[in-house]
Amino acid sequence: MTVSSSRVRFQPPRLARALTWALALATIAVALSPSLAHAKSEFNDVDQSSKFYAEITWLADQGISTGYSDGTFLPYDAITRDAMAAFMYRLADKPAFDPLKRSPFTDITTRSKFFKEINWLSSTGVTTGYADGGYGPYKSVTRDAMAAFMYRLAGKPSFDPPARSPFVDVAPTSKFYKEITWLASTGISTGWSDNTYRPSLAIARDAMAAFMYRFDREVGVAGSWEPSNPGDSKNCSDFSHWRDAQEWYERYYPYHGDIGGLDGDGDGIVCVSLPGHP
Ligand SMILES: [Ca+2]
Repeated sequence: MTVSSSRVRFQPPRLARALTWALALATIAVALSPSLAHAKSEFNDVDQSSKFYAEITWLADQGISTGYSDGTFLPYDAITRDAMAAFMYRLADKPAFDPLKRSPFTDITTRSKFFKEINWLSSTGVTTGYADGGYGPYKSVTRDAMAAFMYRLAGKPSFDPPARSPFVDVAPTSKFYKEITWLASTGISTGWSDNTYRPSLAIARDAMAAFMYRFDREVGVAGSWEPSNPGDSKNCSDFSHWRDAQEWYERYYPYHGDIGGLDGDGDGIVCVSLPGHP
């Protein structure tokens, strides 16, 4: 009782301090509110005269981009594939999942920047990486790849691509033709006035802000990414090659753990008895 009464005695000053702080923070929040102070963005290299100013401001307000530690956004730099993974994970409201204990890509480790975000993107099938096993984190995002990323992020909506291409530089046989024409049909990217889409062009960070803004408005991230729980339905002997067992485990682990019990020692590498294990 004496302890609790002494606590009560100290509460009024603490409460008063808390109220003072709340008032001070509220004042700062009002002062920084975008509706009252539109002249400058959160970034010192972006202002109202910048192309895509509203979209970049939206990106910052949503917490999708925090920019660089020196306060810049670097709007004209090409967006890299690791940063895009981070943008997309945040656009999806940071879904809960357990990252793998071992990187599924040969060119990043679990300690690489944005590993969690890249792993989320691969756990959802939005990215499969390259055929050589890499993710290419520092490579620029090209416009054709963006179409594929966004089509998958939208949950692969049903879409019949037009028989005749709306773009002079994209043929119906081109890589990602369906995804590119889908993106155009949504209005997210309609290409240039000369009827080109410029599929291999790298996307600048300011343009990516605009694409993500339109994606959020016009399409939205698919609802749930969680694969249904297959239960303890697999043993190592059910796989003929290590890679198949590892991929099965990597698909379910982030959402359901090691349900098959394939990783006895918990190091993220399953079924080392199978041919092909590293
Ligand atoms: Ca193991």
